[in-house]
Amino acid sequence: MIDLHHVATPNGHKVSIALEEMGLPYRVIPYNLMKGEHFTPEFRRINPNNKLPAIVDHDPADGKGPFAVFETGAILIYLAEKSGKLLPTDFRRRGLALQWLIWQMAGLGPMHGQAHHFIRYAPEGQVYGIERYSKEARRLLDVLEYRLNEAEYLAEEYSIADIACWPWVRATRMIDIDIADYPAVQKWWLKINERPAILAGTGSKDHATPASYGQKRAQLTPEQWSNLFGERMLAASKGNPS
Ligand SMILES: N[C@@H](CCC(=O)N[C@@H](CS)C(=O)NCC(=O)O)C(=O)O
Repeated sequence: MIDLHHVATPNGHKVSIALEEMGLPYRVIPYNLMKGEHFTPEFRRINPNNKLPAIVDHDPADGKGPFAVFETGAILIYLAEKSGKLLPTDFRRRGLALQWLIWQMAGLGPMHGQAHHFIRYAPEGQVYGIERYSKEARRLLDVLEYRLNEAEYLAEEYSIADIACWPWVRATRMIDIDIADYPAVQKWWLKINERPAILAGTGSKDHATPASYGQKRAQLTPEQWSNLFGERMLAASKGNPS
């Protein structure tokens, strides 16, 4: 059994979709980030970086007791190796899957994440931050568009690289990007959206418009701000969230 320490965000959905695709038994342990529920000593022993998601495998390959994995790229590789699924064995396809997975972890995720921050959470009027990260978000979608014009899937076959990118492409509606501007990406996204693991892993089959995805500009209380971006977040990394 695998414990999935989970939040229903693009990073959380990478892992829930992968677990569904791979047919690995898991139980969900949900967290409310706004309440700072991840700032416990128990969770810090699972993920010293204090972020979600993370997993604990109670039946790891070495048989030496529970094993925790954090960082979604590492989790996806771990699960693919455990299940023998969705990381190609062919030399070139495996190399492609790892490249695109790391591209997502180092580029698409963090840059789109910053665009979300400046558009949805930062105090209004942050023109430079919005422009900088919106441009980079679009540039990365151009890269994805280029790749998906030459290949059906990022590693030629469906893999953990596609799973890593898919939830972040879904979230572009929240940063004022219309995925229809990227036809190859849109085609790829819609095809993956039909997979049963998407519905099972995200809880909703979602072709929705931005309005139905949730409120665009988040209104945080001072306590929620502190947990997500402020003093309590900082104190947690020193092991003292109070
Ligand atoms: N690079 C990390 C990113 C994880 C991450 O930023 N998770 C967010 C939720 S999607 C989080 O835990 N935010 C709460 C916080 O920063 O305190 C990964 O891929 O696992």
